Amino acid sequence: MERSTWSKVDDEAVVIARALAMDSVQKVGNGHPGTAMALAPVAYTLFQRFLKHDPTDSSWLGRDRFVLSCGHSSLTLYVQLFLCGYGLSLDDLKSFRTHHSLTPGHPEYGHTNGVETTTGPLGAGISNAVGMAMAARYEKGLLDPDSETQLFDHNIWVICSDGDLEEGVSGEASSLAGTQALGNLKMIYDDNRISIEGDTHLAFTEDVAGRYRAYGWNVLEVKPLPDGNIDRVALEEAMIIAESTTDRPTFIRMHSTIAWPAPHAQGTAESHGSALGADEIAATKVLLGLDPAVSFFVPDHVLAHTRQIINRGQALRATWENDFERWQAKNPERAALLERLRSKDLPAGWEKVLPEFPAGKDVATRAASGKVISAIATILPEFWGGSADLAGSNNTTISGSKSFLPLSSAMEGADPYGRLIHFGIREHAMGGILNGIALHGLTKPFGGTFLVFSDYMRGSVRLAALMNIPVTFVWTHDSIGLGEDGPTHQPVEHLASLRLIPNLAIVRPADANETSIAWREVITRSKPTGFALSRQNLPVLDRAKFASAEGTAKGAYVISEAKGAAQVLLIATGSEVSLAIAAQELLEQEGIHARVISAPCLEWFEETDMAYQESVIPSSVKARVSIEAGVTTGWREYVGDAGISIGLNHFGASASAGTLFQEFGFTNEAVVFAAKESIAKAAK
Ligand SMILES: Cc1ncc(C[n+]2csc(CCOP(=O)(O)OP(=O)(O)O)c2C)c(N)n1
Repeated sequence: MERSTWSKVDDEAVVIARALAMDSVQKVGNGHPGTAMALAPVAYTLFQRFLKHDPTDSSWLGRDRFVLSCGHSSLTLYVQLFLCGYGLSLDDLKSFRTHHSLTPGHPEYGHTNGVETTTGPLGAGISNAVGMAMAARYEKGLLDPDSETQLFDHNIWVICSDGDLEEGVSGEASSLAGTQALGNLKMIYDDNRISIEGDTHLAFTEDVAGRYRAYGWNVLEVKPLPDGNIDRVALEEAMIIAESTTDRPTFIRMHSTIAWPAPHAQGTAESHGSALGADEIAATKVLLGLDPAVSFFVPDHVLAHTRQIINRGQALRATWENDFERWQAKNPERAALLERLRSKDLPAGWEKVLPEFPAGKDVATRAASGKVISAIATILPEFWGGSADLAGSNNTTISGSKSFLPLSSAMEGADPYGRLIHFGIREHAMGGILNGIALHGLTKPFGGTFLVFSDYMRGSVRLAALMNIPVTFVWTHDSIGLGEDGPTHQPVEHLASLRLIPNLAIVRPADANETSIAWREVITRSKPTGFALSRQNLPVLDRAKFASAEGTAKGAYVISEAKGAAQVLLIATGSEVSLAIAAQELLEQEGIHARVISAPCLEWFEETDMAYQESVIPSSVKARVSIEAGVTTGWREYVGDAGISIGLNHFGASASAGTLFQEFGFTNEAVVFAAKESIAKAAK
């Protein structure tokens, strides 16, 4: 962005931004005024003088991204979106934090134009930004690998707070950002030494700048002015250095005073999360040279000035479009790929690459998934991912792929545009980075770890679900079936607890072919999804004998019909489906007709119509048994009052999978027993 001389009107605009932050919180009576007041010059400088953006098109491909990691300071962003002309009005600021407003308490992706990611859980935004910076490089590799243009080079700017940097996820992500030498990532740290309980030194005394230096970032310091205000000129100088630093990420440690220049509130923890009160606001307005009696004051000439960013943005945009057209003409194949990626289309017949697995051989669903991942990768260049140091166990390696690592990396197989991501043992950051990659817009990322460690990344998983973005979590070692590693590694409550997250599909395939179909669904549905895959081999079911694995697409299906009118329904997921099928045979020998239902994804099943659901789980059949090697929570809904749930409502143990399934009651006999008991209960 071309930068004109800073003018008096720019000063006025910053004053107005500080006042709007105070007024918006005061009007609703709650919120976080202090940081938004203090950061007004920072955000203003960024939006008016650094960010490459066009407020009339928030989806412009060439734009820089901005992440407000300290989402509680949402007014820092909303006020700039208003001043720039992203569609937010003064009335929207007046309805801050109220129902249905465009200005919710924390910025929400998909809700407010110009918001690039949902932030609020501290630290998460930083991991998203790292993902965006990685995605920018990967996408460039797809579209302009020889750097013939600068069309796909843009920056990811972040503002973060103390809390962001206290949270472990930011450290995980920033460490990886250093290893990845993400030169397009620029972070401004608002070091105001205040959080909710007071001075951050109550809990946070390390040399943060030193830490970032150790991560391999370019670290700059911006000292405050003597009156406590941010030294905006020094900040701008640092930002210019940040812009020209392209070989590693930049960290600007900027000293500020929360709620500056409020006479009593500045520097206090109270100003972090409480309205300042009418008197303090009036006194602050006097100091700012504003009329204390007027709220939400925005002089026309100030707004006219700040909205000029639209012209500057559109001029930038026009140049970009010109270059883009030239690039399209010169690179028709890449242009066609970009067109497809932008429209979220899939190549016609892409699913033909999906493997079909012959019956007769036992295959772990994680192994099947690995084959499917590599197959999908042959046709979808936008499909990439990796693991948190468990690639071999998670089967997440795309065959023949290179490692996504910077040019400077000395690692074997390193490629700045590689499609295999080594996240390191950083599950939480992996989740946040995957989210950032998806948010960046063109690609479909996946990341793997053991299901039990989904807990470490739950915050990111929840945000993926909340934002409704196409991220796939490949969780393997999905039950006691992992065996000897024991209870620390055996997920028990995880399936149930992940199913509790709204808008997240959890898929636990019964065999290799269900895994293949499930991946097809995941790719076409393009929604947040988690796989739960077996470590142990499972029989590949003979689909000539059993129903087609196509049923997977409906979430649950009759995999093995009863030989007569069903007297009992056996509903199982994953490795327990084969157990149900074995029990069905034993029951049949005793003259009891049982229907086996494979239920790989309850969320997809819930999306089908009532008639289909009734056809799979008829309400007339009350005798039902659910079988899943995890807590039974949630299954009552499917088995009903006469039903019995076979599960594991305690931790596992270190022993072979066979021993554990036997010891913990996952046996043919136990299923048969439960089926009879449920039939008896239903008859009462
Ligand atoms: C993961 C997470 N934990 C706790 C909170 C609640 N919270 C919101 S703001 C805040 C204090 C943040 O202090 P700081 O980051 O220094 O922000 P500032 O006071 O500078 O605005 C806390 C604990 C949160 N938003 N996210």
